[in-house]
Amino acid sequence: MRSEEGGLAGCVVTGAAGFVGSHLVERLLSLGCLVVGVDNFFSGHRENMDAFAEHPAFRFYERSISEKGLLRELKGWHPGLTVCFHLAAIVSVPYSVDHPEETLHMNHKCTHQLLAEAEELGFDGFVFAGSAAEYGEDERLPLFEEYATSQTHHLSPYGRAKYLASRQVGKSPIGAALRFFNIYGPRQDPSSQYSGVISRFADMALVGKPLTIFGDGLQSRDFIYVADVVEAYIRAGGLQNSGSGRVPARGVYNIATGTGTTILELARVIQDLSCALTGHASSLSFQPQRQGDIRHSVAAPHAFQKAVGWTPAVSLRKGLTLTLRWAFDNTLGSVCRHEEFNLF
Ligand code: UD2
Repeated sequence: MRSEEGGLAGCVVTGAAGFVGSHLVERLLSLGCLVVGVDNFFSGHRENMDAFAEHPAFRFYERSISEKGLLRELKGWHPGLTVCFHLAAIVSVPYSVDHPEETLHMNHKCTHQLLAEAEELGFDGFVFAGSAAEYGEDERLPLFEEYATSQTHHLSPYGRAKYLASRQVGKSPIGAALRFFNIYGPRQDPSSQYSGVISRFADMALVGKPLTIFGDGLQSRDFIYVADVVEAYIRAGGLQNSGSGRVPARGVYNIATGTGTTILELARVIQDLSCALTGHASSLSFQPQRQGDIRHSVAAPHAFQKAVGWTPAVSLRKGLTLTLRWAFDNTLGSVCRHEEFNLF
């Protein structure tokens, strides 16, 4: 992909070592972009960058988004930078409850600071990672973008900070805020009890442990595969067309499939797929409902589809198959060693 000056289109990715960030970097490099990755490893992992750390079009800086002037410095070193994908954030909802000030600072104030710098520096795209948490517990389903307002009762400082940042980005002449629903796929970290349900179920199913269902399992989520998320980023950055046809998106958009799946349905599919891979069936274990758990979360995904022609391409079954295969090939060995499982 060539910019108007004839050089490679340049993109900054904050949170480059995270689950989604690392997939986005890979895709941008495959399009021929120059990619400058930033991460302070607060929640990202160095090994997520193994696949491209040595790529000639990739530069990495171990820096924090809280550093004033960061984007100016990067632009000074890499004048071809024109798009900023801002993914770095405090991503844990429980952490945000324990650290509200820090969360507001990192997820809202630092986004504001980066956006202001991007505008001053003449960037033509600033794409922000928003969240379904911006809707709080809204019972009107599916959730349309305009449902999140300053009156919304956010259930966590994480949700509030993401809402404030998205609102600001959505009003910027260069901004697009993408509200992601439940993202899953290879490289998602299953190690905490607050990790995404799919990464946890995959991890447990492959070692034959029971899948823990919090509550009755009839709560539902709108699951979106990471490759579809990456494609949404590419469209939002206007990078799907080469050369001068680039038109980055503007505004606030849901990124989701529009289909809800209950946790029980999800568990059953994962049981099946994992059994096909390992030959062992795993059981279900029902645990008390999580405090503050939202009952249903399903998005109206059409605004972004209309704006940029994006539609999710990976079905849940296909995405789960890819995720389990990856977990089987990449993480199972270490899980087995740590937990002294010997199934095979
Ligand atoms: C997601 C986001 C969170 C925030 C929130 C906004 C992830 C990982 N988290 O939280 O960052 O944006 O949405 O609403 O995307 N569950 C089980 N068993 C498990 C783990 C989870 O039953 O082992 C249930 C859990 O109680 C919940 C559902 O699965 O009902 C989804 O849980 P989650 O942690 O994957 O995501 P969610 O929607 O709570």
